[in-house]
Amino acid sequence: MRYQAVIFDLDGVLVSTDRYHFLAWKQLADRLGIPFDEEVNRRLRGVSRMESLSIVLERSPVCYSAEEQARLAEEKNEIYRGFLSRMTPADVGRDVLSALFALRAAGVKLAVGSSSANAKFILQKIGLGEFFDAVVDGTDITRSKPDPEVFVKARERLGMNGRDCLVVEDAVAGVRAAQAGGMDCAALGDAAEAHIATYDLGQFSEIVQIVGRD
Ligand code: B16
Ligand code: MG
Repeated sequence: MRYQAVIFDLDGVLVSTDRYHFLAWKQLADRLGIPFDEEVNRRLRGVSRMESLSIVLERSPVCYSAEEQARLAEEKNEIYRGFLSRMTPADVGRDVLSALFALRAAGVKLAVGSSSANAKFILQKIGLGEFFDAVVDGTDITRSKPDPEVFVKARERLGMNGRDCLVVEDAVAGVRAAQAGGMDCAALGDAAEAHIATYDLGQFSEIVQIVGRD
């Protein structure tokens, strides 16, 4: 097998919560009268909540204090958690589930490496709370993607070398993080369109073949 372990990003890879991030930031931006669109949203992929807020506020004519910014981030998170609370196991795609089970059956170690402080809540809601061999999330790290911290911690928890791990990402910042951590990366969505990863995936299921190669 080419890889012994796979580290999955969460938002935009295992689940489509990236849509909920967009809707929650949009609701906050609309309330504050700040223009917000898909182009700005693309820059938020993979980066932390507070860094995302700074990007959203770039277009604001008002300067917010650190205290006000913390409140705004909390307001967005409450809107976002409202969407998350309605998630169920049906929110995981069949292609994702069958790839996860195929990898598990082949003895591949599986981890999640997410910038989100809500990652464990999401995994519980979708019925994968106990599934992974390691989960490293926004509560475990001090530097968000493109810093490699989240993936290096996940690799360490699995007890693996970088060359034996494949990271799966949908964000350019996440691909950069995997590369900075000395790991190969398979890219989906936006990240695949940027053509910077080891593999650009058309479909999630391609991961199984890539991992199983000699
Ligand atoms: P939270 P990932 C990231 O998750 C999201 O892509 C990014 O848009 C978000 O700002 C970040 O988590 C923090 O999320 O507000 O829930 O702590 O893609 O690294 O799984
Ligand atoms: Mg992501």
